[in-house]
Amino acid sequence: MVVLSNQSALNELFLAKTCNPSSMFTEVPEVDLSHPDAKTIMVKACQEIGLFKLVNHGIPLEVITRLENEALKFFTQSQSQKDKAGPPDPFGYGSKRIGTNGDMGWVEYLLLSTNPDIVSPKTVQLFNQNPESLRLCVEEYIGEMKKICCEVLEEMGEGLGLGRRKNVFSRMIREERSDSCFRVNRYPSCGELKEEIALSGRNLIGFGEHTDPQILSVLRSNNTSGLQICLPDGTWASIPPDHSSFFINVGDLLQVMSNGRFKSVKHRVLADSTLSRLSMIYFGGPSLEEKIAPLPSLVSKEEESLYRELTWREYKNAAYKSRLSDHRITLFHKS
Ligand code: GA4
Repeated sequence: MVVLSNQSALNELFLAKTCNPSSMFTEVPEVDLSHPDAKTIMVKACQEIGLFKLVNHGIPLEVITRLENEALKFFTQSQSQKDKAGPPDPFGYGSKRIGTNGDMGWVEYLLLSTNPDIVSPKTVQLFNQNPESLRLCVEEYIGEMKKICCEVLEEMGEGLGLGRRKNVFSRMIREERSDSCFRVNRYPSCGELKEEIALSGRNLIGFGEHTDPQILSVLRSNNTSGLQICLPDGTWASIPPDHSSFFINVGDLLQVMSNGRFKSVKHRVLADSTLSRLSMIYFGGPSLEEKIAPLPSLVSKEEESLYRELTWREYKNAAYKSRLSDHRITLFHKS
């Protein structure tokens, strides 16, 4: 349970403008991985929106439910017990504070590195103080996420016409030193604050607007709504939840490597007034030393390369010094 320290929890830090009730996004592109058109549909979706829904993904429901139940068990512990795995360094348990630069949200979370070499003290504490089943379920789930992330990236590579080089993105995730991470977010319902929120005519921010810095994100949530994306015309649209599918979104590095063809979609999460939302997100990233720049084959003759080269280490260090809503990708822009 997220504890409200005082009335200031209801201040501007948490509140966003009420979104237009008509802005339910009902045309989320759907990709069936087993369909021959999968690559074409995903490329179009990544160019136009930066997000699509993956159905028929083949990931056993038991793997998902097992982890979801373990995560819920973790979150129902007492605040002092959960705090033993925090504050995040950046990995571990966090509540309300996101990153280290003043971002706040109506959320509690676990943030974990998927690289066994990055042994964070907070992660060690988390796994030592909770039943072994949590660690096993996390490992099992992350294994599935890595596979599906690579499969999707290879389809994208084919769809982009990379031919023999279609593995150019997926090999970065398969790499032993891939710096991917995994987060489980629990957004408590904001029911207890309902009256005040209704009076303010605004919504409670669970996770503020941002783009994901990595290559590709694979999100699964329970059936509680909350996820919104910013459409190309600048309006916010709610994505109807679907607990049996995954939502895939383009990260900043993929926007750069595709020379801006694919859009790293700006998104946020609003708290629900009655239900709590649980989401699990795998962020597929390259090794820290990987050099990221537009792929020459994706820069057409008439075009220029829009971005300069940076290593993921440089970009990540800069990202961690930024606020959630900062437009980090400008660091890559050619001056
Ligand atoms: C946004 C995407 C992922 O959740 C994340 C976040 C990270 C964090 O929570 O530690 C950041 C945020 C995210 C980008 C800007 C910085 C770093 C919080 C923050 C304010 C794990 C990631 O990789 O970048």
